[in-house]
Amino acid sequence: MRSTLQTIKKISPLQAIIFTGTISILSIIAGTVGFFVTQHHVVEQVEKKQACYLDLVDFRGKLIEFDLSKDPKQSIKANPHSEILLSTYKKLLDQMHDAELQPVVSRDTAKGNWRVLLAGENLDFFRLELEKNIEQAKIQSKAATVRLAVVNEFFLYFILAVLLTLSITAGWLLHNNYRQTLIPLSQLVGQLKLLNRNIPESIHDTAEEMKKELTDTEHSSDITQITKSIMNFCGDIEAKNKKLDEIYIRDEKTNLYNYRHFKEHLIIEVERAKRMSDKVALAMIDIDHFKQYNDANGHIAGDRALKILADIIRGQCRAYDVPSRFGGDEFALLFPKTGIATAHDIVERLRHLISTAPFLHGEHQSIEPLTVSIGLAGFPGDATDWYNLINNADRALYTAKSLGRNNVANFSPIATQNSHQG
Ligand code: GH3
Ligand code: MG
Repeated sequence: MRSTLQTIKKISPLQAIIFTGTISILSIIAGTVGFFVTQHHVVEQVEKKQACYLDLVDFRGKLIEFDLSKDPKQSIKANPHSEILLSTYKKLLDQMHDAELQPVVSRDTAKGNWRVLLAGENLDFFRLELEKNIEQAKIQSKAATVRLAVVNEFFLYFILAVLLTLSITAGWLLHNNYRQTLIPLSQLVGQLKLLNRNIPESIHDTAEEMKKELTDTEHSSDITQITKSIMNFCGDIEAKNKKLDEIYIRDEKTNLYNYRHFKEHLIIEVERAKRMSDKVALAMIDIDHFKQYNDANGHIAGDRALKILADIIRGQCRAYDVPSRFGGDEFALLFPKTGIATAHDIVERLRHLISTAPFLHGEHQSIEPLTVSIGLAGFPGDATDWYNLINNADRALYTAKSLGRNNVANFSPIATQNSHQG
């Protein structure tokens, strides 16, 4: 029972209408054919019975005529009319059988003693027999006529019943279609309009909410399909958006953050530090003599070195630091909520790690081992805004270079601090 209901629910309104329409048309065709066959048979019976009745009445007239013309001196046998009369009666009995009437017959009639029938007092019995048969033909003929009317009436009711069933089914389907398709569809359209007007943080979560909302209301299988498609579509968009977000903020070669993302965060962090009276440190890292490295090993090896260097930088960062590729062979490392001393320790460790990295002394070894120079500046100590902070970290980098490279230099407006000589 439940599985039948589930199957019915799975049928789309269009399928249901086609199914009901086909059943109704087939019923009407079958009913009409049945009606015409039955009607033809009943009409035939009515005609036969009426013909029988009329013929019997006609025969009664002939019998009266015969009675009047009877010559008492002449024997029945000699009367020429008696032969005709008897043979007509025989035919009438056959006709009654053919019209499905059960003729009342006397013993002599049954035995075929025809000549005795019209003789003497037998004639009265014969008249009685005839009257009974006329009466029977009359009653049966009337009954057949009534049957014909019943058949006609029945057919009319049948057609009305089919049309009523069809109307009720169509009404029910329309109502269901409205409740299970149109209402959820308009809800879905409303949600999609909202989604379109205000793209949410997570399209997937919004789609999940839509699905939950729809689950609470009864809906057709079409709506389930549409919802599933929208869910899949939203899932795809979400995945692609995530990918796009990553592409938008990542540097392709090193997979570090790109300049766009770095600048965005630098501005945010400097503003936050201003508001909260906090600190921010920025390190600018530049590869020493990278041009020579490229010339000696080729640009592909240079790219590989950039990638390895980026991995080492990322490895030294904390979760909230922002390691970025500034451009070319230059990297920027943003340390939110960090003072210059802590940042110095981190980049010093980084500088040392890079200078001793195994790859750089491996088969693609450059003319000199690959090292980096690092300039460091802090907010609010060394700069008044984000732009100033980059400039001053860059100036510190210049100092580190001028001190012979493979160095970390803190920004100083007067003198450059040399923290390490490599
Ligand atoms: P130094 O910084 O120590 O003064 O010397 P340098 O040779 O590194 O000089 P500079 O920073 O001016 O040169 C940057 C070089 O970095 C030039 C270019 O060949 C190389 N470079 C920049 N971007 C890429 C890159 O994406 N891939 C590769 N392989 N090399 C790059
Ligand atoms: Mg360089």
